Amino acid sequence: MENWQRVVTLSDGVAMVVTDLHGDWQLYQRYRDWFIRRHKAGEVQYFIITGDAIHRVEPEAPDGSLQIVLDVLQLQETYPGAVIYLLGNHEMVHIYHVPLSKNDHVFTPRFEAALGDYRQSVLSLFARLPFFVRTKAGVSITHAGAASALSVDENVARIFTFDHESVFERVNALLNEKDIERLRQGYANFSGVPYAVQAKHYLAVSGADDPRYDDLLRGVYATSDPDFELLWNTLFTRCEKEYGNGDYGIFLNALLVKLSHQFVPQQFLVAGHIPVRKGAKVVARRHLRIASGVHAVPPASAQFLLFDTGRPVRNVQMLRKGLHSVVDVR
Ligand SMILES: [Mn+2]
Repeated sequence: MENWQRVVTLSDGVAMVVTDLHGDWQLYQRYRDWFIRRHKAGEVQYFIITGDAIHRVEPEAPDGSLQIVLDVLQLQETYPGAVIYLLGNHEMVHIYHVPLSKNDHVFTPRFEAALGDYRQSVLSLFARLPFFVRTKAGVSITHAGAASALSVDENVARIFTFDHESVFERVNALLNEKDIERLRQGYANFSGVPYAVQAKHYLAVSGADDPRYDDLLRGVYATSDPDFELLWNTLFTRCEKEYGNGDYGIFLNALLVKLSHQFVPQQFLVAGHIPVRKGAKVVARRHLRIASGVHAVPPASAQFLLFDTGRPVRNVQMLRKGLHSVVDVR
């Protein structure tokens, strides 16, 4: 395709799809070990992690986020082309130095503090992660779903060829014209906490001479960049909960048409991102939402998906037959 570096087109094989593991190292290992066994036996060819592999949701639980990411890096080296990690909103915010929180829990500082010497390898992994997988089965996979913005051709082209570097070029050009000390002051005044304290807390910078010291400011400018907004909307979409079922069905079909370009028609979209009762649910006829970890309600109902990427999936019932319970993965 026209340089679609954010869309992976899979060859024939059996794919295992897991969603939103959120820093649960024990759970990750169960899925990983199951994949490795089946992979070695020639039964499963792909391990697809749909993003949000990081950030333990429960603040009191041990956070295995870094362990998971380093393990994925290792796995990608051991099994070239077999392990596909898609970008989720929880990974994205680290590329852009944007603190992410829900209710009172701020997710990002724990991971930033843990990065240490691994910062560069982890962030460059995040920056190269694709956003979509498509298959000859007619099944596409992404983190969250079909954002309304992607029903516009020009936006789809920008997302499929997305370049984080160009966002930072624009951000740095803007910052170069500013009085940085005043911006830091403004940032501090907003929350009443000195800039230095916040830079240390949110981004684990060592001090004012750290080249990352102004990354919080870069994050602020990034959030008003149009490409950043488009990516944010793509990875944070709440799907039918945001647009209603009817409109979501329209946006979903539009995205599937785009993903079909010069390829097999894409009929179904698989994603996670949103909590699901009993671990899986069909939305707007063509979207299979899966919760492989903490998003499953109750957690023991978590599911993962197996499907043959080379065999056309004719209806959603056929796709659902590939669902398996976390309980089967030991
Ligand atoms: Mn998510």
